[in-house]
Amino acid sequence: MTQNLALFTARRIATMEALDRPYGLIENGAIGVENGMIAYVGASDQIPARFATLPRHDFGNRLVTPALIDCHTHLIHGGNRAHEFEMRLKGATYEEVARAGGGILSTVRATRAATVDELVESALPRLDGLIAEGVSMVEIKSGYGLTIDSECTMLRAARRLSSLRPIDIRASYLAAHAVPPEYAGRADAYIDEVCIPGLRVAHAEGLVDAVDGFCEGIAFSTTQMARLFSEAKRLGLPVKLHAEQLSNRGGAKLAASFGALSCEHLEYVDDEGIAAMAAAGCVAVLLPGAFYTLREKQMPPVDGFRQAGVPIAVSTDLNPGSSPLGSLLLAMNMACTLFRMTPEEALAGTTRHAARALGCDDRGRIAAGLKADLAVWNCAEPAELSYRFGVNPLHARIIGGCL
Ligand code: DI6
Ligand code: FE
Repeated sequence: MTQNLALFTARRIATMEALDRPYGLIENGAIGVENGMIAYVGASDQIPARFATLPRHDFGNRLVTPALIDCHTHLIHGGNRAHEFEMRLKGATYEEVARAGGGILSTVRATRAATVDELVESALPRLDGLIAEGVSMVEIKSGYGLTIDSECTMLRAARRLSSLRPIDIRASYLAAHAVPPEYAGRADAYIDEVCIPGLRVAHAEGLVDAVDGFCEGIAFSTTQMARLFSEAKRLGLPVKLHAEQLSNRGGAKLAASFGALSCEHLEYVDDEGIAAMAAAGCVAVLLPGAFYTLREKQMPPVDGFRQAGVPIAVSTDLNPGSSPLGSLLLAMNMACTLFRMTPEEALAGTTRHAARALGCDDRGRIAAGLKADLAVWNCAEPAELSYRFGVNPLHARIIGGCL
């Protein structure tokens, strides 16, 4: 951060704070930044004296929003699964492909064969695609290694990526993603011999920001997840869970009982799960790219989340199988078109609520005291971000106050 003080002005600022007015919108607004943090946001004719004398960066008729946050991705992985896409087009379901040794396990084979350098090299274009859409923070999961060593390799690749690009990366430990072939039929042993000791190893190396799992008939039970989450809590790590994606297994309730930051997918969550999430302050992360790819029919209960006051985040789920979606803007459009979320909810879902899903309350809104991570768009109004698709209206990304 070279600059100490900076001043930005624009026709419209969607602060995503004070949502008693849509988008927390400020017309003819100004943002004063000091040491990478927002020090002033408000009308451009009421700028505090210490900013008023600065040369201003005027973005004219453009729109400023918080920089976007993709809070659920598997963007580090080996290989690709175009072949399974073709199989599914011929009628196979996602679960059938998985049970036949494809699915997650085919990516495991490719990921195990890759070095940190190779994983980084193949992930960079995906990360760059998100950066080009104004993303300032990305969560990346392990979960395609499924041995202690290869889970750590994936997490080291995630740490390396954050040193190669101006973007914040949060790494989640997802060893409990699938049962690897060498543990077929022995999921309990896999949890005890790999997931739990692997978490200790990865945590000791400083590689883990949160602990995730896949609670599903083709993956792990709530009892198995509870054992791993107990160890996460013992280590002081937050938890989150892929829950009720393909069926209701009670994962949301279990995760909420561990104070989870978020539950993800949630197409099949019931009222009990929603109530538990609301009581625990757990964010619902909706992943319309997976819903679309798997041609799901069961909608996540968006109205139920609204009524219970569960914050809704939206993310790409960028992964080689169920959601090969590299565009967070397209995820926002899909959240509106497929899930009937409003454009305002979609933007809150990739800013303030996505920040909360990662346990980062210091960003995701434009308010004094928060990190000055901003996106400047060639848009007149914020609904355009969700309305158009296949176009990228980003003008500039500002990270820590630096253009
Ligand atoms: N649910 C998902 O959508 C991804 N993981 C998970 O637990 C899919 C991962 C994949 O198909 O490779
Ligand atoms: Fe996922």
